[in-house]
Amino acid sequence: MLLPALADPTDAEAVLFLDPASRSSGGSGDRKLTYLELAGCASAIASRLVGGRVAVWATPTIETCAAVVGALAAGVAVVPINPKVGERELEHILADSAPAQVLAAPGVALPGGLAALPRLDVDLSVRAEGLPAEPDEEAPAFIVYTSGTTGPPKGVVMPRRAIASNLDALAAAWQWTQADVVTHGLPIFHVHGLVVGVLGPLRRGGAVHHMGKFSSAAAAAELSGPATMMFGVPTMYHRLAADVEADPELAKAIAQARLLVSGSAALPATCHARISKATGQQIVERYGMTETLMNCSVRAWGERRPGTVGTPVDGVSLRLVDDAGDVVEVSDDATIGEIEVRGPNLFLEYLNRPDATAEAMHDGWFRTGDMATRASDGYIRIVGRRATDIIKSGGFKIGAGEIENALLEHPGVAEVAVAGRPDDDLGERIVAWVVAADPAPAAEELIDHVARLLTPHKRPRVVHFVDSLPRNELGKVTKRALP
Ligand code: MLC
Ligand code: AMP
Repeated sequence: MLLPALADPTDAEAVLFLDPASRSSGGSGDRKLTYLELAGCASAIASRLVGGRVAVWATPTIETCAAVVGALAAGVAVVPINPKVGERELEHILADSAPAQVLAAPGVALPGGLAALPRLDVDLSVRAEGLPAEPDEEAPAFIVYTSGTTGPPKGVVMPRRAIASNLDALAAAWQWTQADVVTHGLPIFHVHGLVVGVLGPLRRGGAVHHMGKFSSAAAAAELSGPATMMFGVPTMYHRLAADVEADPELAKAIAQARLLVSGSAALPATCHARISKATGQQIVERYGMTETLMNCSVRAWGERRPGTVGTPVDGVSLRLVDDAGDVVEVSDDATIGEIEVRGPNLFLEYLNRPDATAEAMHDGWFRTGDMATRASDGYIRIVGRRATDIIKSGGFKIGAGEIENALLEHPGVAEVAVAGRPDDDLGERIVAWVVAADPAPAAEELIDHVARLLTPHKRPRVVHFVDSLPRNELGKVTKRALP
């Protein structure tokens, strides 16, 4: 059973969404559901789903949680949609996943093709009793879109078995129980916020307190209050570091956490050290991927060595493979290989992309594209990525190719190259080098163009106009030579 606490629900708190605007007045705008209420909402939603797949307009709200739990109860695969999704990206996701219905909070306007789908309002006052029989554990639970180096994002088809097994492995790694209250401000259209951050607490029978939007103040209020654990991407911890250094009260509040966990991108050692110095908290780092969920983590009781992501979690097998395709046998924290993983945590396939699915597998192992070393005690250190055309910005994965394609749709762009460049706050920032057509566009116009077509987090932060792009003899842009 994926969410056992819903089978015999109690009036224990399940989900709380904080209202930042009413924090000073005691949180009068906060919204919450007990397990009993969540089961009632989920049952009502499940009874109205027709099967196939359902798109969920995944705003950071309690309606999104009820919608997802309802669809999971019905055994209908959820396609979470980023509420800031641009027109081109939305067209692709809808054409590829072909949802039969869309679930959204009442009164919310939906864009483009979503507005044309049969719509079910997630009205929390509508409740029913009794959940459908538990679906098969190999049944798809989610189709989450993730970027590759080229082309539009691929739909990762994730079975219930991967979610259940991985959440139990994380519970063991983090000594995570029903008594824990998890707080975070992550988006809930990716696996970090949605699977680990919402379904994680629900599978344990504990509570999640979502900040609505991440802020150091909300984190402090929660961690000095009901919350025991916080999840975040390195960008959030980078911002928290500056805030706890400036405000001892904030530092004292964060010090009360049982566990701070970082993932989705590399946590810089400096960030680790700054938070540790100001709060005494040593962040636990874990390493995951949409296709595999969480592969490795430092244990709650383990050594928190900056720059490392600990050892594989229960059930996950991990190996390093060198350029020749041979398994790296040494554990010297120096020999680099590509991480390949195997286990119940793996996805089923890329939707409609048997070619991409086959390419991602190597003798039954999934090729992550991440390069790492292994120490004698098994600790994994991620040192880079095989593809330079994958950018991780703020913890979001973005393909250089999709941004280049979007920019080439603008009449002011003749040629373009996109790459990630180191950024203290975002980890990497997206930079575009543009050979302009006549008339030349303004940089801001190109940035807005990408935000509108794809999504705001894929927009270039910097646009350099150049006379020409560096190319090799075959005419291919040599990105390493970009100024
Ligand atoms: C700015 N905005 C624009 C815009 N410029 N909107 C339209 N057009 C433009 N040109 C808006 C943005 O939408 C946003 O709105 C606001 O302005 C600020 O934008 P930003 O500067 O891009 O956001 P920022 O605050 O810097 O975001 C930082 C962040 C975010 C850390 C909050 O990057 C984030 O949420 N990251 C989490 C990513 C994540 O969950 N990854 C997990 C993937 S799973 P608004 O309203 O939004 O403020 C995975 C596996 C694993 O990786 O291991 O976990
Ligand atoms: P996504 O496709 O959005 O699921 O992103 C997965 C990728 O994020 C991985 O392949 C890694 O490159 C990166 N990632 C996730 N966690 C970490 C981490 N702790 N350290 C370094 N990279 C990470």
